[in-house]
Amino acid sequence: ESLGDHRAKAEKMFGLMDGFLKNDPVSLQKDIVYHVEYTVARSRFSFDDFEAYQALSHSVRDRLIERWHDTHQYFKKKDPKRLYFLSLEFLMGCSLSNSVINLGIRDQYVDALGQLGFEFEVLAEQEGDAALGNGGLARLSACQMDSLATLDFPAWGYGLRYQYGLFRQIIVDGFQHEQPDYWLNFGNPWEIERVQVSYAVKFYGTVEEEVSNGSNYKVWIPGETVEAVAYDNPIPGYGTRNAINLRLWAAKPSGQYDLESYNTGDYINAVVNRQKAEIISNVLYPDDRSYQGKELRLKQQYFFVSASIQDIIRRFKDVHDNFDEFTEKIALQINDTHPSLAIIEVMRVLFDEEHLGWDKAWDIVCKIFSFTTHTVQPEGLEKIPVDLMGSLLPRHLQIIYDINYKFMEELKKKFGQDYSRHARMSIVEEGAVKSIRMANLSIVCCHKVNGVSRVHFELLKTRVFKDFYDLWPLKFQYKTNGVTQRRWIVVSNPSLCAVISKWLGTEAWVRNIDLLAGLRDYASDADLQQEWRMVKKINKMRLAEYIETLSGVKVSLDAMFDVQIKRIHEYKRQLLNVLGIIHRYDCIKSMNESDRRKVVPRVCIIGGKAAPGYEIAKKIIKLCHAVAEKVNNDPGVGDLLKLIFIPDYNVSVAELVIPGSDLSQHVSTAGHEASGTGSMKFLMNGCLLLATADGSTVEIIEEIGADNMFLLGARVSEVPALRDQGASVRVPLQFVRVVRMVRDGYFGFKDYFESLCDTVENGKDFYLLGADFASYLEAQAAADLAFVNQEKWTRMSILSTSGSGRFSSDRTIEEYAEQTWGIEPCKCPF
Ligand code: F58
Repeated sequence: ESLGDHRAKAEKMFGLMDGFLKNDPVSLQKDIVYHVEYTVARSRFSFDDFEAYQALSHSVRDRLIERWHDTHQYFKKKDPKRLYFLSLEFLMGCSLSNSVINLGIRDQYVDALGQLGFEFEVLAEQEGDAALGNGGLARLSACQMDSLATLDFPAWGYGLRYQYGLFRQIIVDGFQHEQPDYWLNFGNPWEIERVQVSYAVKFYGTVEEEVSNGSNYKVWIPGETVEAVAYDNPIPGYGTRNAINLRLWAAKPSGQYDLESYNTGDYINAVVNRQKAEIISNVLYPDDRSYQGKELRLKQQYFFVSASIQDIIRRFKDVHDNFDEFTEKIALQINDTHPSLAIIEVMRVLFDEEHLGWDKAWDIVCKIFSFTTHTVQPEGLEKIPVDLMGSLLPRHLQIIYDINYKFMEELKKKFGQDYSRHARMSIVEEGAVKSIRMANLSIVCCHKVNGVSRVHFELLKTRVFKDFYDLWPLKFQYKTNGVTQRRWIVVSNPSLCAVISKWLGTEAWVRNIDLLAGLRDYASDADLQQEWRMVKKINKMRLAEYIETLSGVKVSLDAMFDVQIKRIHEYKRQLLNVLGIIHRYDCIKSMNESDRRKVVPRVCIIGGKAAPGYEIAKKIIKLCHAVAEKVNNDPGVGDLLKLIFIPDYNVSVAELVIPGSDLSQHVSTAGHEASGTGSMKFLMNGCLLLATADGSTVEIIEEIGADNMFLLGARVSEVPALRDQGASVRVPLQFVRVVRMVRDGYFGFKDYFESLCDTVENGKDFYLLGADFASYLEAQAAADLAFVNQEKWTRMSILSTSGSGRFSSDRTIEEYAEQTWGIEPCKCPF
């Protein structure tokens, strides 16, 4: 059947080209009411906001499903090279607003609901975040899915459907406590359960030899089987009919019954044991720093990898009867090393099960896999103890050893007897705990290794993976991260969106971000400036209301809203920010009346979660609260300074806070932030940056110019020398003074804060807070000065937005498509 026939048939069946759901307000209303009555099963004469939200989401979901079906039909017909994006984490946030915007039917829904007596925004607030990830890496995956769909790439995302997402942070007496995020409690309208799409995933057991057709083969006899069930999440593109799929796997007891235990008569125990299978996809690991080599974590990785690879090979085999075209049809991207077992799994399937022979299988593997690393810290590199790997995945361990053996042979040929080099590069690390280095494995097997910013790339080449770069310089590339302007401007900042479209005379920038540069011409235009400030004011009002509801603190809209929101880490230096606030407080306290009148009022906002086991990060959160308590209640300070800690930072909170910020801080010690993506969201929203020259900030400087932001601190190249100076590094007196205030118990909790103070004094200041403090204060003073001149400030703000084009994930994805994956758009024509 040709495409034309298919379309003719569809038109005849439904009398429509657009599919059969109509989007006029009356049809939408009927639809919503239908879902109230039959899906939510509430009376159409009586339902509350949450039930209305559920019905509304189901009505949107129907429209998503239509496009998603059409897209996949079309992909199937065209059989283009597909990209499979494997990630253990996706931070999707909320779906409703984003979906109606990408589907282009928001206004229609607003009308339809208005006539029913509901407000779209109020219903949208009923939704909870899907938080299946920790931080930057996970949100990046979500932004990239949006771009893949929008740019019509034939892509699939694969991940894990955790029952519990990232913990909820609650604050009790200023201390962080973690609560489970049982996000599926009230159902999830954005997923489609596919009970019929399921695969058996095996663990443990032994490896045996088998002879077949005169050759010896290894056969893995597994000891445990768990079922992986697919849950599909449609991802709509903007301005296109394409909607791609994010397939998340949930663990269920295997359909293959363990007859043995049933026959022993212990029926109850046998059933209870079966339920243990579900543990695998129960909970997301909340540590965003290091790996602990836990069995459950490895199980999660292999579970998701095995199901995804089975699914991918099944789809390929549906239309191909040999593997000749495998490398022309499939690109597999692994998001950091967490899914890197996929490489070994493909090798195992092709070699052990498909009997392609080692060389052929290896050739295929090396052509299809590419990987991106998101870290610069050595402790961020994943290592798996050999014993653990050998017990859970015995055959995989053998294959890893075989790959490593051949790799070591290659090294010997190339570098002779340079044993220390061999030891550094080996996939297997000898040591107290013999381990598999997942990054080395990934570099050896992938055709491309990508960094996430230029600075990161330089560090990979010269430090982290230097030996590998010397061996294979062409394997290494970088793609500077980007974020999607659909979520980070259109969804989260509708007022700014309207102003931009008005001044550019088009909405085309939503798909083509380069057009934002057109705003540069009007950066000094008084009318645009006035509208720009009005937008900021509206957003600051929303944020101020939120702050008041949370904390009871009333903040002044005339103050500069100075924001730092991200995971709490020593290297991200929230402590530098808090010490700066203490300094500001200290100064205000000692001022006379005439000096006080010159102070630019500030609302300092900090938000972020600490990994549950990260003691120092938790102390930083407590310090924020202790300082806030003192400052916010000091009548002598009033509106000149407020400190607000926003609890439970997540994607939705970011959508509210970013548009309402004047200034945002990205002050990691240079050389530690691989890229950073929060800064890009602030930039798009016209917030000025106060930042170190780290990660992608270096590229932001190139786009908007150093004089449109507030730069501070040592550069990447200066950091090693400063560290070498240890205790003799120059530290300003103000720094000594503010740390002393904390130590002496000025904010209470004297003993508790002692170990926190120890991390920045006595030659132990690894992240160089003391060394950068003077420069930090200067940058803050420059920000104050600029804020007084509102014309100047607004101009800088407009130039920030207009210079943010390079930081769209659309650009990043185009680069990956061309330079790494070799895929082309495949646009659904109807
Ligand atoms: C982040 N990494 C980088 N890892 O820190 C950040 O600079 C970068 O912008 C971002 O990736 C996107 O490239 C990150 O978020 C994690 O959260 C891992 C989760 C699993 C455990 C180890 C950390």
